[in-house]
Amino acid sequence: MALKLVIGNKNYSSWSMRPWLALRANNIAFDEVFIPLYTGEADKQRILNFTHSGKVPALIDGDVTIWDSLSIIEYVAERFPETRLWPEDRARRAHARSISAEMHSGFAALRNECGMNLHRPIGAIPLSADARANVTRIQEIWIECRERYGKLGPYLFGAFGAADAMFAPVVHRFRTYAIAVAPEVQAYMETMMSLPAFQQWTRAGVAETLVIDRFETA
Ligand SMILES: N[C@@H](CCC(=O)N[C@@H](CS)C(=O)NCC(=O)O)C(=O)O
Repeated sequence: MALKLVIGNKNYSSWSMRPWLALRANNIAFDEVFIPLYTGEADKQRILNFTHSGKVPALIDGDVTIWDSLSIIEYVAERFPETRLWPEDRARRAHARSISAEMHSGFAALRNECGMNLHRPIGAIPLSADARANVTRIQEIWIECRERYGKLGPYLFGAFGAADAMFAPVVHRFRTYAIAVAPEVQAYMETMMSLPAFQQWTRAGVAETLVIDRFETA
């Protein structure tokens, strides 16, 4: 039975983008179930029919349901070990998991003030001190990875992996909110933006016409 990934609007749903990218970048076949977000009770019920969390993304693998972006990526890494979503080396794997968890549980100010919105005309907005601190910390994370593992390849740990998937929506945030970044960070963003799976998601998101008013404020 094919895997099923339940996702929200590609234009806005940064949490959906992460596992989608982990699967697609590794050419793992899956059926995509698109449920538009924040349209009302009927669509909310459609999400609840897949996962009692009431949130996307969710992955359905036969009688197994996995919800929450990072758990899905962990499941994909176990189910398809050939993807090498996590580095083989234990210390590097611990590093990759630490920054992925830091992304998953943190950076609230940046996420709130600079919501992913692929339609948005590129332009800067004033950021709070907390959001600016988030930007500084993310750049520090990426630069440290590039310095330590750059010789292994162009992504955070050499080859594309889980940590890149977890940070992918930040690439769009830095781009659309015209956030000034260090040259090494710009180079990493360009690597991500040239990944075919990243481009596919972006093209599909830009082609969407649904607008979610609450995400159109900045
Ligand atoms: N921590 C969760 C966050 C999931 C989440 O907040 N999803 C949002 C869309 S990006 C959602 O489903 N919102 C719909 C709703 O709350 O009705 C994850 O990593 O998957």
